[in-house]
Parts: sequence; structure tokens; C-alpha cells
Amino acid sequence: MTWSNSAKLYEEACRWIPGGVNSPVRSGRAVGMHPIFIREASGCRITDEDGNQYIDYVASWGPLIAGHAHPAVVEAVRKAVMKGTSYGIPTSIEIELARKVAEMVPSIQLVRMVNSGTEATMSALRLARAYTGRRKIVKFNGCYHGHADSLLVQAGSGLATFGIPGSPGVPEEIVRHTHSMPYNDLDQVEGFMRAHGEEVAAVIVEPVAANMGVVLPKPGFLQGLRTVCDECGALLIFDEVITGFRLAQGGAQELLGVTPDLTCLGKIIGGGLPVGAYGGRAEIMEKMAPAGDVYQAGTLSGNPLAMNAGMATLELLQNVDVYSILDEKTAYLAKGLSEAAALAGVPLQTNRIGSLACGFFAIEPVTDFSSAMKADTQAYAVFFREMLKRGVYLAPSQFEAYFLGLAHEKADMDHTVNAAMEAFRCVRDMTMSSG
Ligand code: KE4
Repeated sequence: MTWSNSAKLYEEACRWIPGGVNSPVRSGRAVGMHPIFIREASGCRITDEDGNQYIDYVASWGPLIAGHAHPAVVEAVRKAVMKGTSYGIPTSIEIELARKVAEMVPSIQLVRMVNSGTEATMSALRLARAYTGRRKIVKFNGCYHGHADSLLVQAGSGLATFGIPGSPGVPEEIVRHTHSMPYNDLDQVEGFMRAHGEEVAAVIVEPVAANMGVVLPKPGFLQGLRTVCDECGALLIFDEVITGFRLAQGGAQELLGVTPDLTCLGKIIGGGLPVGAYGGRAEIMEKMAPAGDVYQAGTLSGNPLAMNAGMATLELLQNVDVYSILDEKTAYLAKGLSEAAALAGVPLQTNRIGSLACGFFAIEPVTDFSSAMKADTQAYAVFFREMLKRGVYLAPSQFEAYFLGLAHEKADMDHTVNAAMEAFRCVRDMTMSSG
């Protein structure tokens, strides 16, 4: 397998784009190679500019749960684009998608469309601060909520990948009111809230953390956050940009039975086009301009192409069997990978829930950011490259997830496990040779 065309494209990309990519975690730096450049995709497969084809477990970092170029999504966008791309004037499809979201996520009575997950969380925090009149926010180490200044504290995803806890350019006075603590450590949250709860506008959490790899909430953790927010008058915000519509029709809040005050959405809601959203109870959301006086806006918010792509995608998830099918597929893959690692004698901690999974090259179970950061990222880099050679595309970072979708078939997963058997042996040989 050669990547000469991708290599040439990467060199040219670096001439015009910082680091050659439009989002850092795509860069491949964490896995010791330049990124591949994609020419086209269909179903669960992507084809790069050298003609190499891969089974794709990134799925554009989650949106493509129905698979690439799904005919229903393509047709919805094609019909919409024939009538124009954007108007900056209300359209009926915005009402239809808002209604669909509210039907699928009962805690959402009103919802505002934006253009990214970052915009969704940034806006939800502004709303929470306005609604409560308080400044402090609580987040969790290793959770990633996009790149808004006040959330770039002990964040996951690309920051975990490159080992940077925050970012230059974010003034201390901006992050002074952001308090990040260990995920799953309810005692520490309760202690902080006993001391400062009256100053806390919101606790924002990924109900299933998927930006430090996949880390599940311990039993009682989310309910504990709900209780402590109720006691202190703070809002509980679920960042369901990844988990929304992925873990259940109503997201993690349906699957895990804890109801937030505000929900942030993204990825799947746009079906691969740029969409984010935030929503919740009407008495909170009505603070947003022009109904209220909390300002947030966006030129392309609710644009018809993205709305139609999102609607077509959500309609593909209406079949109640979808989530048990995705759960079974992902369980099958996770079991195969675990067995392959054991056969090769490679320590692997596999965390999985629904169609989200992650294999940590770690000896101890991974239950939070500090245990995730003990993973052997060099071993992961070898695994990534060996899997790529065998036609399987994984996230180019240990601290991301496998995103399974409706297009992944048993044959794809069998191919993946067979490739992993060889790739794990390469990891073992590398580990042994490096002593
Ligand atoms: P965007 O602004 O990238 O659309 O969404 C930010 C965001 C917010 N909340 C959660 C839980 C998220 O996972 C994300 C973005 N996810 C990463 C992948 N883990 C996006 C990939 C990238 O940054 O290129």
C-alpha cells in the first residue's frame, strides 16, 4: 500500500493550511505519519487519493452513523440544493427538524440550531450564566466540548492527543471561572459544590466521555451530578454532541435515565453537514434573543442543506431496532479485538457502550483521564499504521473512539479483527524489541 499522492497533497497542504489540516486531530502526527487524503466514500468505506480503500471507523468523528453517501441523505441534499443553498430567512425545514429533535429528546422543549458543537456548548454556557446570574462552570478532565475559550481547560480530543492541557491565547481571567475535576469523582464534585455551589452556573459533562477514548460514567455519577445541581440551583448540561442520537433515539439521557436541564447536540444532527444545536426547557431557552435578551446568532444557522441532511439522517434512525443492531455489531467487534489482543499477549482495555468503543493499550482499567493518559500511545501508533496497511482506518489518536454505523457489516468486522490479529503481533514485537 503506498500513499505517495497523499504525501504530495500533504506537502502542498502545509503550504497553505496550518499543519496541513483544518482540524489538528486529523494530522496523523500522533501516529507517526502524514494524513491520508480522501477522494470519496460510500457506506462504511473510504477511498484515498492513492486508490487505497479502508473500512472507516471514524465516520467523520461520528456524524455518518448511517454510512457515507447514504442515498436518502444524498437525495435530500440534492433536492434542497436545486432550490438554493442558503437564504438567511426562515424555512419550514428548520421547524420540522426542531420538532423532530424535541420528539426524540423529551427534555428539549425549545432548540436553537447553530453550526458546530463548539457553538452549541459555548451558547449553552452563556445561557446558563445568564439564566442563573452566576459565573462559575464545572467541567471534567478529559472531556472535550469544542474550542470555546472557557472550555479549553484540561480538555480531551486533540488537546489530550498532543498533551496540551489548554491553549495559549486564552487569558487567565477567562478560565478563572472554569473548574475542571476528575470524571467519575462525585465526591470531589460534591465537595466543590458544598463550598462554591451558589456561584456555579452549570456543570457540563459528556454523559459518556468519548474524547479521552471512551470512558463510561460509573453507576450513580450522572445521577449524583443531577442531585448536586438541584441542591445548588446550578444547571446540568449534557454535551451529547457525540452521544446524541447515537446511543439511543434520545441519546445518553434516555439510555442512562438522567435528565439534564440543557442538551448540546451536533454531528449526527447534521448528517455530515455543519450543524450543532442546544435545547432544553422553554423557561430556560426563552432567554435567548429575540425571545429574550441573551444573544447568539449565526449566518448559516438552520441552513436548508444541513437541515435536510440532518432530517434524512434522523429519519434513518427511527426504526426501534437500529440501536440494538448497532449495539450487537459493536459488541461483536469489541469481543473480537479483545480476543485478538489477548492471543498476541498485548494488554488492551476495551471500553464500549452502544456503537461507541475504544481499545486502550493499557494494563489497568480506564475510568478517567489520568488512567487514560497511562495508555501506551506509541503502541497505539504502531497499531494504527498496521491496521491502515491492512485496509482499516481508525482514529489517528488513542484518545478518540471507534464510531460504528449501520453500514458496518459482519464481514467488515471480521476483516477488522483478522487485521488486528496481525497488527497486535506487530505491537508485541515492537514492544519486545524496544525492551
Ligand atoms: P465541533 O465544534 O468540532 O463540531 O464540536 C465540538 C465537540 C463538542 N462536544 C463533544 C462531545 C465533541 O466530541 C466535540 C468534537 N469532537 C471531536 C472528536 N472527538 C471533533 C474532531 C475534531 O476536532 O476534528
